[in-house]
Amino acid sequence: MNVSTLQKVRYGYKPKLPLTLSGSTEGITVEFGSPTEAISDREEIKEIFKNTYGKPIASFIIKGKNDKIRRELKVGVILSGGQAPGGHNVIAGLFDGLKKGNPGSVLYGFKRGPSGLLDNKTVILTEEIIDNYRNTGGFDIIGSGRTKIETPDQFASSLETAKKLNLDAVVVIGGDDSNTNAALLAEYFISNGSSTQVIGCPKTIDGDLKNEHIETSFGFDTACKTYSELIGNLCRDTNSAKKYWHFVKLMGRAASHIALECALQTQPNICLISEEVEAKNLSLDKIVEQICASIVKRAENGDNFGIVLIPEGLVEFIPEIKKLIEELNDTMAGEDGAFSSITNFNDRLNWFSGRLSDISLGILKTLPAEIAQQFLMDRDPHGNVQVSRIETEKLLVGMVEKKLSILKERKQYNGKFSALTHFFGYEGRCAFPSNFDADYCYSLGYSAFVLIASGLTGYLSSVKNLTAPADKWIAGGVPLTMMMNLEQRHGSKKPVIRKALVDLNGKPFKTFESNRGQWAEKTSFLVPGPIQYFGPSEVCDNTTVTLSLEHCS
Ligand code: FBP
Repeated sequence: MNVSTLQKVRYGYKPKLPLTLSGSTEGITVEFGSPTEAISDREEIKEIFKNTYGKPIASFIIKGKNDKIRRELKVGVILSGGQAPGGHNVIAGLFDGLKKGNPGSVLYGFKRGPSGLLDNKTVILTEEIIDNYRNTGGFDIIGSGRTKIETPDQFASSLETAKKLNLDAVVVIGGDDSNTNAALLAEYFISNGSSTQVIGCPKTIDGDLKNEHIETSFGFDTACKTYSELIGNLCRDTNSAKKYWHFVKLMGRAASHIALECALQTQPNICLISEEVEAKNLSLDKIVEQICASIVKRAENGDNFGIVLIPEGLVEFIPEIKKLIEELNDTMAGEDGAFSSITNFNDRLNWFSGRLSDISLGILKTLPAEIAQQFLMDRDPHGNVQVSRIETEKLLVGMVEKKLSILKERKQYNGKFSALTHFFGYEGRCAFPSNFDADYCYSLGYSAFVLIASGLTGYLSSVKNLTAPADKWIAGGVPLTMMMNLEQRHGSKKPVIRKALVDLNGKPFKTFESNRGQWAEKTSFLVPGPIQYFGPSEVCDNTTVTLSLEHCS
């Protein structure tokens, strides 16, 4: 493998660990809290997770001597779903923990996501392999995938692999959907007499796998800093030439955490927040009106330039489009997949008449053809619309142009509007992890090892108190079932880990809300610059604004 100078130097970075994990492994003991409950639909979830429901929260403390931790273990690890900076360090932390516990322990990497478990495609992770990936971005050490383990055959194949490899545990590094899968797998293994444990690790740049016990998912920090660097550069570019409006769509699937964090880091003129759009029932026209209001106001001041941030999932939160997507999802999934056999776009549109409501069909037909086609693309294996492939930024620019020409005719606008569109998503998912993500991920992996060695299953590895220095972080595990509720999926109610959307009463949104009026009119851009890996702690070890606002008193 070719290695850049930065990569070579980053190999030598020693991730910081919480105090409880940094000493001898034998001294780590698990302390349990009270039994837990699911967020809602408790009886139904208890019925599904007969063996794993209601477990207590686990925290690690240094006390006595834990003989269990020296067991020789066989563990398999899966990288599941979209890439997120730090995944390699989760594996490195897990590996180092296992080897420290017992040098004879073995770590298998399942290749290309959950399908590696189904098909028993593995690689034994050696010290040499791990050393080549320490503190690097990407998931290329073993590859990732989005296969969902859902059919009885798939569960049976997973069990077969676990038996063949004689696995003590499987670690699933994934987001809400993948960890829902991890919970189901943990339950399945127990109810089929297997002692293979299942532990999850909270991954996703989207930042939506969080709750009282999981302060943030890994990758969010690095991805937001990477996008904010790029947005900051655009801010400075547009403030120099003063001739473009940049419309930037940001990844994040459903939740707008990334857009909000980038807004807090860069102070753009406009940042749309999907959760607010839904709460205020804002139509697409209303959103366009709001953008135009800022453009008109700035033009009056002679500023025909600006920055608009758009969360990737926006379309799913605009009431009329949300309804359209729901109807499309149900219709496309029904009739035994008849829809997928139609390839011509016009035939596809015709097929929908009589199947969609008149309103939804009307909207679909009025969308620009290339955007309408994007709404009809295949859903991902979890049934989600692939919002990263819908060019909302282009849709909005087109609508803004139309609206501005009407305003011009009415003599209500006299500026120049020249727009450029961008989509920042894949650019940030494999960046070199920030020091925060490098440390956090390594700690999550190490903590997963302690959970396994302590015999726990159906837990998500957790590291808390993240705004404090790393030695004060608190490591442990959270039962997966306590994050669950029932949600409608593919036409029926399924247990799933609840996605954390932007809290409109939370400090990050409130901070944004109290400043955005000024940002919309006056050029207030901030240019955060690139992630710093070496230098003073205040620039190298800082967390996201979101995390510090949410957790600092
Ligand atoms: P995860 O939820 O699996 O972490 O994926 C997040 C994400 O990056 C979303 O932000 C984005 O919508 C999606 O993945 C894109 O998926 P893909 O990589 O399959 O194109």
